Amino acid sequence: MSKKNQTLGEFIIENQADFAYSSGELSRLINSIRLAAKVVNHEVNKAGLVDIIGAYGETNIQGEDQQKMDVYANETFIKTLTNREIVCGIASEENDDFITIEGHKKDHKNKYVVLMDPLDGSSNIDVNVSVGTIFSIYRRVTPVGTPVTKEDFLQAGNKQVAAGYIIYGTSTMLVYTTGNGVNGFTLNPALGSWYLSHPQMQFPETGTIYSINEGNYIHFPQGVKDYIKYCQQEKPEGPYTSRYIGSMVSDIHRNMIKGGIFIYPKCSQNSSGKLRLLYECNPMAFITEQANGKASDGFERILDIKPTELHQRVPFFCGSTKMVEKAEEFMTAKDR
Ligand code: P6P
Repeated sequence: MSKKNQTLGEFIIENQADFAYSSGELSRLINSIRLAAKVVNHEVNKAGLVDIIGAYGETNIQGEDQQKMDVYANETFIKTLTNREIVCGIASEENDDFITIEGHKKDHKNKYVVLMDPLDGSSNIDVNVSVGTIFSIYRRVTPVGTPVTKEDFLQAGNKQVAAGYIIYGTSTMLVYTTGNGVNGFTLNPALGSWYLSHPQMQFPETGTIYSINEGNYIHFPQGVKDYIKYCQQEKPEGPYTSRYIGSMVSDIHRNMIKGGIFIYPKCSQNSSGKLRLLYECNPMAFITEQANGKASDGFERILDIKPTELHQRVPFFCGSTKMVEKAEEFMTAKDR
């Protein structure tokens, strides 16, 4: 039984048995992520002080300006994961293709692949708004010891063995699941240790917060427009509150604690929505379901979608179960 204020290290050892089929490698993998997160946190927290802010002058595959912190975070996580000889492949929002990690030992047995958005919401860095790292972990499907293939990355979200996020906010938290609930750890930067501050996190079954960029309203499907009108109507539980940070990790983290729904639907500019299935929606959906919430594309369960492309996008409805179900009702009525 997890105890509040337990350190992350103690928690991993105590729950080692939860890492099914793991001979300690998954624990070591989580440990390497927590190390990289501390390094990135240090830089994010001083971003305003050194000349690390501002566009890096290049663009990533998404056609977005790469902030220097994006590049720094990406390199930090890749280096840390590579050095630990646990991972055989990495896919990142910042890299056009996946990266093959050949173990230093010729006959390496590394069996995990990691997919990540190293710094989601990075455009918020310049204005001191919280940002996050999102990661998703799978067991490879091709034979151990052979080079990874795209097949190892294009797995449905229901095959994830672990997923989590780091939120670099008013405090820095690591929130993750290995399929036995969701636990949140807060970093004590003075000691460099993570403490179990939010054991067994759960979405309230319903809530009164809706998170969506209403600036795109005229481009939304009719079902989303109808749902937004529903949110604004008088209801027994009162009209809902609109809260949108523009950093998905922060919006979903708040909604998991307070109750709420986050929606990034398709719209005329983004016919499949903006968010990426593999390293944004799948990990956040795994965490959401493990916290008794719900995550869909407005119709189907996110975790059942069979990916076809590394950077494919999907519409994303995520949060308190009853709120997502109500939004899906409006979508089914008008946009099925
Ligand atoms: P918009 C950040 O760039 C991000 O990927 C998510 O973190 C966030 O929820 C979304 O995009 C914000 O997009 O179009 O509302 O600015």
